[in-house]
Amino acid sequence: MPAQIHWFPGHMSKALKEIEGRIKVVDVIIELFDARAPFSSINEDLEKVIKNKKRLVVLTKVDLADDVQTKKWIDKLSNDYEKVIALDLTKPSAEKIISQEVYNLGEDKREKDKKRGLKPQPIRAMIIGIPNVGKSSFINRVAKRSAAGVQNKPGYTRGEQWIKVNKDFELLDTPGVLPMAYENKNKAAKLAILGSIREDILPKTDLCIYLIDLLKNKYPDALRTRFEVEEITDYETIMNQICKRRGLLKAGSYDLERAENLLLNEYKSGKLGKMTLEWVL
Ligand SMILES: Nc1nc2c(ncn2[C@@H]2O[C@H](COP(=O)(O)OP(=O)(O)OP(=O)(O)O)[C@@H](O)[C@H]2O)c(=O)[nH]1
Ligand SMILES: [Mg+2]
Repeated sequence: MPAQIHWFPGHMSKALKEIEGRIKVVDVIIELFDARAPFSSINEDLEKVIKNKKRLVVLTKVDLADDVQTKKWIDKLSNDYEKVIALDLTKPSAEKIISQEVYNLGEDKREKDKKRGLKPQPIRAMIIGIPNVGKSSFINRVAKRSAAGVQNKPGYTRGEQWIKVNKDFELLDTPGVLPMAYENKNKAAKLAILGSIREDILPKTDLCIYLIDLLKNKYPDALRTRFEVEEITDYETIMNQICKRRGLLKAGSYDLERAENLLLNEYKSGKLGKMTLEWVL
């Protein structure tokens, strides 16, 4: 196993430089974290670039995260960030909340413009975050149209794009950016399980070992109800039981590869239940 997991496609270093260059011309930052692993969603490279710019933090994909943990994460992150909200961006109701929050973010700017005797200018907000966290979906929600491309794969947005929402807002979509390398293999595994890093960065078995461990410790009922696993013991025994229950066989033995794909897909799609990978202690 390599000491460091390298993951840094060329377009990400370009994107980071572009984000840095734009900081001066945007009024506020909206930073998205995946509610299932907020801590691993924080990219220190982005944090350095943003510095003290006014910022809204949004925990996305709350429909897939554990509600109790999401609440705890909002409380915890509220110690470090001025405003933290949590959203399911697939729901149209997110639009009203976002519009209100973006409007609130522009308060200082509007006051400043007023004092200077200027006509209020649109608030320019830059949306940043790791790949696949929902940046383009967020923009489409406020814009009420498919203005930004959305795909369920990391690194879909390749270049910056300004989207004019109305006379009050202009939003800048940016490509997802990750740290250059991961010294912590668990962090890379979590991001791969969420779909923010290409799954093939680590062997699928490593991802599944991590996921089964989480299920065993935090959500054992999901293994029982979804896969009818009776013996919650070691990794192999659990995976074999999944193969047996789902009829995943190859040449007379259990087809572990299919079971791994099944497990990862069921987690990602929420079929296993609402589960958070990183717990607030
Ligand atoms: N269940 C759920 N899915 C979401 C949510 N937000 C976004 N998605 C899905 O996540 C996937 C990625 O969304 P995008 O908006 O393309 O993410 P992005 O951050 O722009 O990704 P990059 O451009 O790759 O950096 C899409 O399949 C979205 O439909 C959410 O709140 N809940
Ligand atoms: Mg995008």
